[in-house]
Amino acid sequence: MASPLRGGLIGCGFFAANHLHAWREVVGAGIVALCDSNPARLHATGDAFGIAARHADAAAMLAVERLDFVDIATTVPSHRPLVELAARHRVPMICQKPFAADLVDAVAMTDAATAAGVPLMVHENFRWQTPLRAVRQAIDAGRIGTPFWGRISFRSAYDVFAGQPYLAQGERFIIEDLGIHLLDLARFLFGEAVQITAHTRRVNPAIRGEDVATILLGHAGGVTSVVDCSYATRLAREPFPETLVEIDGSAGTLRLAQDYRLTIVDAGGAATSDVAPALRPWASRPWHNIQESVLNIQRHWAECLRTGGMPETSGSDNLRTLALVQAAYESAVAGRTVIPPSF
Ligand code: NAD
Ligand code: 89V
Repeated sequence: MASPLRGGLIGCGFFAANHLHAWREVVGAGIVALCDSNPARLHATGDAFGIAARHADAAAMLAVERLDFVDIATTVPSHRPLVELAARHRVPMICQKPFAADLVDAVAMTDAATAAGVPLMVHENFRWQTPLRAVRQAIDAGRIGTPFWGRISFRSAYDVFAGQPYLAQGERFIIEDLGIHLLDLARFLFGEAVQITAHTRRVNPAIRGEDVATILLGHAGGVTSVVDCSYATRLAREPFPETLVEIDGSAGTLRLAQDYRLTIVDAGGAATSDVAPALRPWASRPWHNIQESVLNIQRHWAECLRTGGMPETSGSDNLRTLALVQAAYESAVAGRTVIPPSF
């Protein structure tokens, strides 16, 4: 049995506890050292998870710890310097989404990892959610024939700013933070997008960026899809953080509805199944769907490191998701359809 992979986690903020709980469940990998520039967060997290090796500075951590990978769970401004630092140490790295503030940084980061010869995975976890894997499996199994139209929707009034106050402060908000997951899902389910038209608006006067976006995508394989997201939508029953999906295909339709109900209609009739995520012992509703996907993507990373496989959401793959984010903002500002840069 190979010895467990030794990871160093950088960033002990709001979301990091999910990474740490999940790492405890990953067989053959674990976190042995922590880093945060905020000493209170560093020590609170170290105490909570019983991790003694603690560093205020990532360069110091990489200089003294023997690590098989780093897991970067900081916000965007630090992603490029931290990825380049890990690359200089030739340490494989996971980087949280959004991978980078722009494509120039993102390309530099993937180039740094490639030049160092180390794998880089973006922690793009929505496609690892159990209900969304079930959707993809149904498509792959041919249950609805060839998809020709789709909708990926996330509409909510959940107070996301309570846990992540920085989201209220940026010039950009919902496409960069949440739409990015949905655009990645559009690629995952329908293939690469070759044109994009976006409309955005801000409804909540207390934030700086847009909190509503409606995006029309044309995919290379012929699917037309709509990605729509809102944090200004008050519903009878709050669906956060469920992503709802509608797909029409040549032989049937598929609907992933609230409460994780997947209905497939084909020539034989309609069948509904429960595709709810598991509630991990450390997780809590309503976040358990996202929390389970963190475990799933981290297991995938450990498997890739062991086998030399390419992570599904490698840095180079994620350039194509970021290109859609950039193109969506460009379209919203210019008021026209944009062709995203291809990678
Ligand atoms: P946060 O601000 O709560 O935590 C970030 C932590 O990183 C802070 O404690 C900060 O002190 C530390 N930090 C920043 N720069 C550092 C540096 N150079 N060296 C060491 N420590 C540093 O942020 P968060 O809400 O936990 O989000 C972190 C990232 O996770 C963001 O990119 C966010 O978009 C992403 N996120 C992803 C999901 C998901 O489902 N994939 C969910 C929530 C957040
Ligand atoms: O992914 C994120 O950073 C989160 C959430 C899933 C709530 O959108 O903000």
